[in-house]
Amino acid sequence: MGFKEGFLWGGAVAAHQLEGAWKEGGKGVSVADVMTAGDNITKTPRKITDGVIEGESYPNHAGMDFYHHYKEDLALCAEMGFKSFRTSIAWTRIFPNGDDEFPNEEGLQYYDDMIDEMLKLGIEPIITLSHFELPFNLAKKYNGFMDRRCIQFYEKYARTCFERYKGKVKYWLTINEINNQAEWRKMGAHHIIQVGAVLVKEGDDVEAIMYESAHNELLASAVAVKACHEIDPDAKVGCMIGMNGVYPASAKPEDNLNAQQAMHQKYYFADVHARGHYPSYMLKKFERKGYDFIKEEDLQILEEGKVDFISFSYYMSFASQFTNRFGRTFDFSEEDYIRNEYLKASDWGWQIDPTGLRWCLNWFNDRYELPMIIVENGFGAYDKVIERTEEGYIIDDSYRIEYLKEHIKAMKEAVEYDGVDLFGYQMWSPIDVVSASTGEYDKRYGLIYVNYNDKHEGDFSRDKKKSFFWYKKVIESNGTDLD
Ligand code: BGP
Repeated sequence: MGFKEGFLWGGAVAAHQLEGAWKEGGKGVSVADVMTAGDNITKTPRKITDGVIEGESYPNHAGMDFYHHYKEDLALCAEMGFKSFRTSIAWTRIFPNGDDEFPNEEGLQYYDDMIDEMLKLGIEPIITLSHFELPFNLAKKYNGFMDRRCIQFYEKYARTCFERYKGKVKYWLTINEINNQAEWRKMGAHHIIQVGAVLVKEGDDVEAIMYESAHNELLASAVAVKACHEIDPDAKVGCMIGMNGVYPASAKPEDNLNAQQAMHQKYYFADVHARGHYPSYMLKKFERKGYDFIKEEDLQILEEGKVDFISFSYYMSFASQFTNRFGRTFDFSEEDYIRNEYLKASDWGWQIDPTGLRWCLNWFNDRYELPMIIVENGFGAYDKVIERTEEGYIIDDSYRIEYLKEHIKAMKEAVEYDGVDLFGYQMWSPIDVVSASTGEYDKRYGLIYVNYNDKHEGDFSRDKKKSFFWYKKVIESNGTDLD
C-alpha cells in the first residue's frame, strides 16, 4: 500500500516566473518579457505589449532572482528532502532569437551548472522545454507556431538540450499546458501567445488560428520525442497537460453530454500526444469547420512521437451547463461554466476540489494506461508575515497545508484503491514565483517565502513558511504522515 519506493516527491517552477535576469548571460527577449503586471484586486488583466515599452511594469524581468539564488533555493529544497525538482529551460537563454544559427554557450553552461547542483543534492531534474517563454522574435517574425518553420526551430533547440544534458536529465516535458489555449474564448490571445508565440489581431478567426498553431505545436512535440529517443535512449519524454476536469452541472442528459464535449475540446491534446493520432471527434470537427491544415506526412510524425508518460497540473475543477449555444453539435464554450455550489474557491476564484484530483488521475489512467506524474498542484494565496516563531517560520500558511494535504490524500486513494501508475508528485511552487496568469508577486504558492512584493519592496531574501516543515515530514514519511 502507499507510494512506491523512489516516488519523486518534489516541487515545480518555471524559468520565466522565477529566474529574472532577463538580460543577463546573453538571454534574448521572450514572450513573457513583454507581458505586463496584472492585478486581482482591481481585476486588471496582463497586457502583451509590442516589445518592451518604457514606463510599463514587467514582473518577469526580475522574477524572484532565482538566476542568482538557485544554489540557496535548491539547498532549501534538499533540506525538505526533495527527490525531484521541475524547472524549465528558458529557450531565449539558449537561442536568444529562436532562429539563431548557433546556441549561446553561456546559457547552456548556466543550466549545466544548475542541473549539476541538483544531482549533487540527490535531486532528479525534470525539465520542461517550453513553459510560456518562447522567443519574442519568433512571434514578431513568423507569428510563432502559425509558421511551420517554428517546428524546426523548436526541434533544433530540443536537440541541443538533449545532446548537452544527455545522461543527466532523465525526464523531459515538451510543452507546458499545451491545452490551455483551448480556452481562448475566455482568455483571448493570452494563452495562444504564451503557448505558441502567436499574436492575434483584431478581426482574426481566433478559433482557426488556435487549432492550426496547436497542430504545429503537437508536431513539434512529436519531433522532440523522437529526437530524444535517438539521442538518449535512457531518457523519457512526457507531455504536459493543464488538467481541470469538467463536471456536468446536473444529471440532465444534455448537461452530461456537454461536459463530455468540454473534456474533448480541452483534452484532445493528450489523445494526440499519447495515441499518436487525432481522435475521431476532432477530425469530424475540423471537417465541419473546413480546416485542412493536417498534411499526409504529419500522420507519421505524430505516430512516431508518442510520449512515454503523462504529466499534468491540477488546481481546480469546473462545472458546465448546456445552454444550446451551438445547438445539437454540442461544441463547447467555456462561457457555459457555472459556479460549483459544492466547492469553495481561492481569492482568485479557483475552485478547490481534492476529490477531482482522484477523478482526473482515473480519467487519464482509463484512457491511456501510461505512467503519470503530477507536476503542479498548489494553492495561491495572500500570505501574511508574522513574527518568527520558535519553530523558525515567518508565515503561518495553514490554509496551504490544508490544500496540499487533501490533494495528497486524494492522490493516495487513486494509487491505493484505483491502482493508477503514479511515479511522482510536485507541488507548485516550492519558492514564491511571479503568477503566470496575473503577473502578481503577491499571489504566493511557496513553501519558501521570497521577500519581494507587488509594490516592488524587498530584497529577494528567502525564509521558511510553516508549510516548509510540514512538507518535509510528508516526504520523510513517503506520504504516510500528513498531519
Ligand atoms: C499553471 C502554469 C504555471 C503556474 C500555475 C499557477 O497554469 O503552468 O506556470 O503559474 O499554473 O498559475 P498562476 O501563476 O496563474 O496562479
